[in-house]
Amino acid sequence: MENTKARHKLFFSLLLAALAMVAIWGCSGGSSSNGDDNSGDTGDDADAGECAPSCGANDCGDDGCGGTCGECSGDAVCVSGKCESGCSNDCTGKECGNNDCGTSCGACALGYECNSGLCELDLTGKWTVTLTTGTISETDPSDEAWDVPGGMPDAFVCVTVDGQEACSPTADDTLSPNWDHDFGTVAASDLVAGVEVSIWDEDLSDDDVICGEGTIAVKNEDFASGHFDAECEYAVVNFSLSAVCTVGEACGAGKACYYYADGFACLTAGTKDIGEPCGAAADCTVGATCLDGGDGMYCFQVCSGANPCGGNSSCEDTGFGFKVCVAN
Ligand SMILES: [Ca+2]
Ligand SMILES: [Ca+2]
Ligand SMILES: [Ca+2]
Repeated sequence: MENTKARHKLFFSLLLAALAMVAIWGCSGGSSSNGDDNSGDTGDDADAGECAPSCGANDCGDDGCGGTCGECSGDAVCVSGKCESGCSNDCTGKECGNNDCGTSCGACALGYECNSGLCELDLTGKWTVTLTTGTISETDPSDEAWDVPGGMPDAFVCVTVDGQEACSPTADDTLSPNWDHDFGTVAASDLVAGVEVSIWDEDLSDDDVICGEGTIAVKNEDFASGHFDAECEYAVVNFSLSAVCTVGEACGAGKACYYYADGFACLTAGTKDIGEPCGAAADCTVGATCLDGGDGMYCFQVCSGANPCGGNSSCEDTGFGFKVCVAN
């Protein structure tokens, strides 16, 4: 049920985006009658707004209107609208991947990949590292104020990941700095290998060391909780971690990055190609995503400077942090 809700939410938010777009794949269908009816048979026209059950070739499962297309007999289970026996549709013990009927048991959180039905840290996944807050001791190792005469420290933090050093801005005259400084995006493997952190008091001439350089190996529980700390006798500083992906790009085996339920998520990539009808973002193949084109949901090509649109289309912003190719 939660899945259904999430899908509806996505549909509406993407619908809003679509309203601002001028994009149409193909022509609109001929659903509006011009009144030319030669048959003399009035038929049984459904009232506008009434839900029309849609089972197509399905023998079981949801009919799209809250009803069912049929029940399966015996120990058969409904798999994609067909009754199948010999599989259980059971996801017990699995948090991701497919069950033995081939139905998905769920997708892993961003930054994680599915291994044998369990979600594990994806070492190739990208994470944003943000220096949030800290606490600095009132006095330095000589038991005196950090600044003369009696001044509070002006702390900044330097971080080295995979050989690249970067330093935060300075938080002037405070024992409780609040930097909220984004150090950028780093591969999980580099965080696991170790982050070198040093904490300094900025001075006019030589800066004072608050915490000399130490190496922190980011652990599984740090990724799970979304933060880690660095501390020494004179200070503790806090970092937040959040997994990121880029819409349209592959992110792990068989997965791609989609805009999904108001965020970015690495989901099992769909098989529908650009221009094909779709129902949810991840129905589309790597490099595409599902949007309302005005006359229905279609897979649009995700584009960027490095991945331009071809032919008679242009790269247009969806308003959700990514762009898609829109027919001119
Ligand atoms: Ca000082
Ligand atoms: Ca100061
Ligand atoms: Ca200072």
